[in-house]
Amino acid sequence: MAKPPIVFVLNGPNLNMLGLRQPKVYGRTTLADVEALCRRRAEELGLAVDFRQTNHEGELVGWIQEARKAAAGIVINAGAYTHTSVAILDALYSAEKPVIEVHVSNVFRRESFRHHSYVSPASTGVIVGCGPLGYALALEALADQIRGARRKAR
Ligand code: DHK
Repeated sequence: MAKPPIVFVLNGPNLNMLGLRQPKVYGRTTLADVEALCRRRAEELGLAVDFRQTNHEGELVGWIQEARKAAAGIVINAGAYTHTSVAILDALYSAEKPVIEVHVSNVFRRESFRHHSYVSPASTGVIVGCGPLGYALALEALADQIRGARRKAR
């Protein structure tokens, strides 16, 4: 049987604090719970997940660059870098992969500086405000887009 496509699930700064930080905004689910959820859903969808978190912008850029060769698609929650990082936008453009942007909270109900995303222009889909479930929804969308891209390539 063919190997399942690898998808990178990339998490930016402070997402290691999920479950502890501002529970009214982000809930009580930890990043380890999110990873377990992603692994379960990915298996059902026939995907393999490479799940990572970093507090460093350059490391995130490096992982996105790595995805160009190593991954069929990317799920990304860039945390606060979403609202500040042209470097992440440029890396996502150069990855040339389907990208689903995820935010646990509904950023549009929050401070206005969270309403702008540098990740969105390079994303094929965006899931916002669905809590940790957003990651599972993102994987479902990504699986569909990867299948579509493979069909086109045939
Ligand atoms: C996570 C963060 O760390 C914030 O900086 C973003 C995002 C929102 C989230 O909802 O997952 O503004």
